[in-house]
Amino acid sequence: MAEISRFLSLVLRHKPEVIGIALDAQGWVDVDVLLAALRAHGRSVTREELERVVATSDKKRFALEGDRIRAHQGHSVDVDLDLRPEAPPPRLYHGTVARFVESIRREGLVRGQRHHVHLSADVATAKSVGGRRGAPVVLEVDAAAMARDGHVFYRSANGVWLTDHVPPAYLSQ
Ligand code: HQG
Repeated sequence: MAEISRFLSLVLRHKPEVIGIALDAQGWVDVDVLLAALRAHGRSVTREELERVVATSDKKRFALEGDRIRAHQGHSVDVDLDLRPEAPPPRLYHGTVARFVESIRREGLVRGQRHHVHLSADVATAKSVGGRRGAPVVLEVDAAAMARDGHVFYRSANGVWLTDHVPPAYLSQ
């Protein structure tokens, strides 16, 4: 299941072309089209398996609505998720690793390949995000001050907080 989930993340966020599909402007693809393309590329998945992956995804990464599916967030391809600005909680957290900290202190948090900087509502989630790359370092973001200063925040359907850039002044370790 984890393997299917990882491959779905790849095609629904980053490289739909590896199985010859295209996402629509909002990131959706027809489930039958997806399943046929997976089958054609030697990665057969049944509708039931797909439903199980979506239901059990630890981070609720995917939305399966009727005949279509998309990733909730995390894209590098150009999609419009129609996110609504939302007032953030006063503190948010970002999990990273020590080797990035100096550069983050200089430039703040930048979005890199993705559409937004990803922030977590709690320390435990931030720790696990940072832990993907090594011993996690958790940075605290003064989201209250950012919002006051006009920075816009969005919350994806799976609870990830998103913003364009976190300048260094709002970060502490
Ligand atoms: C770092 C996963 C140097 C940043 C997670 C991170 C999340 C900088 C890396 C979601 C920097 C980007 C996103 C700067 C940021 N200098 N390094 N100025 N600013 N960085 O993967 O936040 O499992 O694009 O700290 O759970 O790690 O895919 O972002 O280490 O929700 O569903 O640059 O991806 O979800 O890496 O993770 P990423 P992220 P999934």
